[in-house]
Amino acid sequence: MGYKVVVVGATGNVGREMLTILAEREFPIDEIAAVASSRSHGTEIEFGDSGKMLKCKNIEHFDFTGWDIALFAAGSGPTAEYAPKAAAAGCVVIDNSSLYRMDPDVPLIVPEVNPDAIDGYKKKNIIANPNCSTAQMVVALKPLHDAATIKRVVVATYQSVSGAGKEGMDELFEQSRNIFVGDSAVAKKFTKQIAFNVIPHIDVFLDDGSTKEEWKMVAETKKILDPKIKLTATCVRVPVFVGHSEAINIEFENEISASQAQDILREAPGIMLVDKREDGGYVTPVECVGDYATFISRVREDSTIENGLSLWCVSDNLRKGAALNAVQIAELLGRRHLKKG
Ligand code: 11C
Repeated sequence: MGYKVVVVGATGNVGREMLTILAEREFPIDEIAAVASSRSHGTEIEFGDSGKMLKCKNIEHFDFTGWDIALFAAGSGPTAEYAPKAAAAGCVVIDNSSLYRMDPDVPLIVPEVNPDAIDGYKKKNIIANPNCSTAQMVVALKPLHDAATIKRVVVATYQSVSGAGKEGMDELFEQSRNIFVGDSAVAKKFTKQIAFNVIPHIDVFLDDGSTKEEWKMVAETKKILDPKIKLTATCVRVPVFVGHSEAINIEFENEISASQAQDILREAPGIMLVDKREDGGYVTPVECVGDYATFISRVREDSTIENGLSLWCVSDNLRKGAALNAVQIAELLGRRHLKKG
């Protein structure tokens, strides 16, 4: 016997990827429903490449009673309205929005990092999925933290436009085309031209001059990995369609060499070390698209601090940063608690 699974927000970038990954990983499913806003009611979506077409149901009329798991990729507004209804109906919500991440009664899970925290899900019947830039970073930090105890992290991100949804991808495409044919590049989704440019601004500004995206990296890392870790982030949007990259500098409590770190990362779950120290011996975002791994390259000692390392981290933000992590949480929930399939 398998699970009855709902994907909410099924027509968006992440919702579509959730359906693809559920099919790809052969998640034990008895019944699958694609649910979206009334605008998408009736839209047909393929379940993976199975040929099975799912007709989108309207969230306003969907009854979650009898469904086991709902993967939400609907944004904070609809999630605030419908996730509590799903949870109250006995359907466990795995939510990709930022709404519940810092709720002390909601576990925030990256299965390679803090699987045991999932046991607290019953308080609200909701489990939160982290921000994409946090997810790949904590996968990289966890094995190094276990080995040498991280004191402080300085990270700069290079985030693809798909993090801003389909509208972000369309804007990069249209601006690039318009510039090639001599037209003007109009910025709608982003605050400045994104084609052939970079923008040091993701999400809203906070009072201290940082952005909410930067704050999320700090707060979520503390909740998932260790509240004692100090972290400062600069989050930057770059003209890449899919794949977030991060330059990470780490200061440790204890000594750790670059070659020890490489050995640890080579064996760590969810990580693919590609670190040849030669032309092309590292991974770039276009190479990570469609993959499950968090890729680590350019591991090297930072001689300007005691016990310091720098590294480069790349992952598919729609997969490990969102849909894959959500499906991995569903798998963990199934193994530990629901025990069907
Ligand atoms: C971006 N990281 O690249 C964001 C997208 O809190 O889940 C995901 C926002 C979130 O724009």
